[in-house]
Amino acid sequence: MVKQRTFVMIKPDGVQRGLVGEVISRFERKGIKIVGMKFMSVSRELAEKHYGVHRGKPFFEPTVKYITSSPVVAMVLEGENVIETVRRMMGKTDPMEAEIGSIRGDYGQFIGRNIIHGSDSVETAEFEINLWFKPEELIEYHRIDEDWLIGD
Ligand code: IDP
Ligand code: MG
Repeated sequence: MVKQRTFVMIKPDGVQRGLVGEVISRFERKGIKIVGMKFMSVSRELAEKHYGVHRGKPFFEPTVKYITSSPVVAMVLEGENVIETVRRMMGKTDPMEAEIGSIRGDYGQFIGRNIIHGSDSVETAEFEINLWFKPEELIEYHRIDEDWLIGD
């Protein structure tokens, strides 16, 4: 196990549909720690950088429009193997293929409105955390349940 940080965003549909608390609760109950969080509008410039790897694909422009259409909740989460854990908790990109029990599988119906983003690798996490957060916006602290999450 290795302690990691990942970038997570509750997308505009998640905010508009009142799923912010529900989504954050799932991560909290799993034992994942919030080290940064902000409620914000996303500029076209930021959206295009964030989805830069998808530039040229048919869904690039619609996805940039989607993400800039209404506020999002941007977060940095920390925990053991948190990058993969969050991806598993999110479910597959298309909510109709995502497992029931995952966030996208439980709340989504359409690949173009899939509620949540989470970094897909160590390199992506580093890139996205630096893109969305300043170092001083990330807070180091001890959470009281941390000692109970892993054994000896
Ligand atoms: P991911 O979010 O599960 O990592 P990616 O393939 O990286 O999935 O795609 C980024 C985002 O682009 C998706 O979460 C979704 O919002 C959007 N997207 C991807 N593929 C499609 C598509 O085929 N139609 C519409 N939107 C898509
Ligand atoms: Mg991706």
